[in-house]
Amino acid sequence: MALITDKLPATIDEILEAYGLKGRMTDWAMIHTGHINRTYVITLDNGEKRLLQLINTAVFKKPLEVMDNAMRVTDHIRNKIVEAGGDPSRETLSVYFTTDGKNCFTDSDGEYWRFYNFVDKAFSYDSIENEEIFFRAGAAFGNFQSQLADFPGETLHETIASFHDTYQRFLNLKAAIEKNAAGRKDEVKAEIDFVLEREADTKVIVDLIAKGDIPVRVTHNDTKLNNIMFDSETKMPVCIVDLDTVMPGSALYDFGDAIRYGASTAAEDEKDLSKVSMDINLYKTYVEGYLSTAGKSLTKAEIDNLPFSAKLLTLECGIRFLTDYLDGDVYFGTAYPEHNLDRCHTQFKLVYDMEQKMDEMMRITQEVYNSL
Ligand code: GN1
Ligand code: MG
Repeated sequence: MALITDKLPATIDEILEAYGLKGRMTDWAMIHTGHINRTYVITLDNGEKRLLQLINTAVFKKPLEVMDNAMRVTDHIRNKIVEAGGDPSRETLSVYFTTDGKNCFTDSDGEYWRFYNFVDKAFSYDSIENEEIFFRAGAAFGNFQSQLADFPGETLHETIASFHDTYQRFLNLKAAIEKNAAGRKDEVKAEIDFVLEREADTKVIVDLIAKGDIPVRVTHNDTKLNNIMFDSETKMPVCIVDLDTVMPGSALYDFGDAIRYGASTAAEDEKDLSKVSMDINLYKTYVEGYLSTAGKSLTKAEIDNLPFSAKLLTLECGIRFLTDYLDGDVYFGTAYPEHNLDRCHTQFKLVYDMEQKMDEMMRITQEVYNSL
């Protein structure tokens, strides 16, 4: 049974009724991996499980647009899976409809709920168990990118404006410092200086895109390791999840964010910074995995900027945690008052470590690319 501290939504009966599932729920549990949406696994009387999710409308201001993207992206991927002879019931998320044909349900509190299929006999990793797993993760995100290579990106809604515009994130931080909403500004002088010293970095990729030197592609934009479901038996990637930020973007965002999270030797909120560094072997493994599926389609400018993107996306994430700390923890879910600050510290430690290792990261990336 579910944990005592976890709670079903007050409107669960309305939700189940809207989906024609009234009286059919026999068990439920909460999943706590994401920082944004609230997620439940609902078990039905025939043993079937489904994923129920509350869309966080403070983050996703237009939930209907999020659902419209989700529908079209999953339809597209489903066709690719069928063409490749795969099993679409496990290899992609699919949206369930309400009995009146809607792709989500608005309850009497005005909250938006959706049901996805639950990928059974699968699990996600919060950290890397061995290098082979990270190779597979890289290949899976590279494959996801190829599945979407012919998707008409201009038809997708921008679910979060300027999501990976790092310079905009930098400006947001400056605004948060100015506002000092939670009165925490004076505590974080060193962290603020760390970012100010790197202002020029924040413009590099946005400028390359603006000049047309780097192509805009349809990208996932949230390539944390735990957004891949692996098969419980074979430990092979089955399905990419968390599609709310699939939007036009850069392959560099997906590569960089995957390294940020997966190549770290410690958890995103580790307090002991001596444990936090970027594992160069994991970096190499991910490059090998990612380029094994995406390498041929990337341009030279993209390849050249892969190592820098790892540092940039890590800096960006640290900036976002710091901004949220200054704002009073209004965006990311937090478990204790300094949670965002602890997360910011791990990100900045990783940035610093990557700066020391940048030459080696460049050498490795070129070597792997040349051997394709
Ligand atoms: C959020 O919810 P989750 O954990 O998949 C965030 C990502 C951050 C990540 C940091 C919509 O993702 O951008 O990189 O936390 N998602 C959104 O752990 O802001
Ligand atoms: Mg996410």
